[in-house]
Amino acid sequence: MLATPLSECVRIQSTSGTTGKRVVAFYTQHDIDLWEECCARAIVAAGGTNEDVCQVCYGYGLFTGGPGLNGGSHKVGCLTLPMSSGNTERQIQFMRDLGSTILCCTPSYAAYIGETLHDMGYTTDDIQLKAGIFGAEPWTEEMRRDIEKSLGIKAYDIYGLTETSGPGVSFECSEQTGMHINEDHFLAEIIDPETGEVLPEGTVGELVFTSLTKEAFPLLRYRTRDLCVLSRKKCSCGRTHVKMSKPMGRSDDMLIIRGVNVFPSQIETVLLDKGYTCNYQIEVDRVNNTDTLDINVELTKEQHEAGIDVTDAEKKLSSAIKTMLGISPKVHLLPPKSVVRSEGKAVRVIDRRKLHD
Ligand code: DLL
Repeated sequence: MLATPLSECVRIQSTSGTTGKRVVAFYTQHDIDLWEECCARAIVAAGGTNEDVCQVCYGYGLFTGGPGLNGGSHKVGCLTLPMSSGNTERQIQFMRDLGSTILCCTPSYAAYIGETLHDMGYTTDDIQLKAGIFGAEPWTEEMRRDIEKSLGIKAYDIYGLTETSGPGVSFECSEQTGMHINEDHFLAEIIDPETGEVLPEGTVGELVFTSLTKEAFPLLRYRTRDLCVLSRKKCSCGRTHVKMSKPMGRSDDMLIIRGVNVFPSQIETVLLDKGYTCNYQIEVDRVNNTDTLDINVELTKEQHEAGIDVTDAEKKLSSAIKTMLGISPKVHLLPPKSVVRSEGKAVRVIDRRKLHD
């Protein structure tokens, strides 16, 4: 699949391959330069300058998150902290000691870092963070507000995939209403995932990219599986590149439960709206030929300490989710810290039906 001789390639990156076949992407030096340039634009759009201290807690190694934002941070001239993910208390120590002002990681890890900061007895006054650049997984507006509050920052979205280089294909500006696509490097189209037909601006469909400048691993109308909308509405930040909405989910992580299309993000919206946290897990199974939907949700520390009526709260939450989805889940409210935290991409769904098939 290479478009240049192997001797001109200087790097590979790769997906984890947990949900499908591993994708290995190849880069020439030119490819790396333009990828880092795209990531640098994201950092600048979040207010980054050479005065900033940029703490990169995306995974390093084969995953594109760490290397991409690391390179972008260098290009902007920030002091770069190549932390990778994990060892959360140490992350906070570095953040405090070195006065990090920009945090780059997955939104689920950002939420965990915020939780740990408060567990360690600190407040947002004890850190100097001002912005976060979070992506690599879907996250809702409600989750954005929670992270912004817990870390005292403005949280910006960043999007990309290994096949397109990695993060930085698109990024949010100060307006926070969609991500500007780096159109000088990537041509975007929205298609109907069933028919392949190109859809007009403003219609939800599958995002397709053609790379314009990549050398080793170019893409021609590559189907991302991500569902979103494009908009050319004038942006107050002055950038003229087209904006994509937050991906509403992947066409292949939409669950069909009892015949109803369910996106995990819909469930997350209800949970956060009702005052729960983003620590939840969705379990789907099939019992006697009927799909079951169980949602494990953590109580907040305050709810737990107040000793709320759990059975009643479960009923209320289940009914709010039913209103959103049209099907009834079984909700299980659990004590704080019961749901395993994520340092990278969060695993929100366990679909046991696939294991049986
Ligand atoms: O996740 C690249 C990346 C790293 C993006 C760091 C942003 C920050 P992959 O592992 O190949 O690459 O996964 C790509 O992740 O097709 C989307 O489904 C999802 N994704 C990436 N960014 C976002 C986002 C990296 N901001 C797949 N919102 C993509 C929602 C996202 N989903």
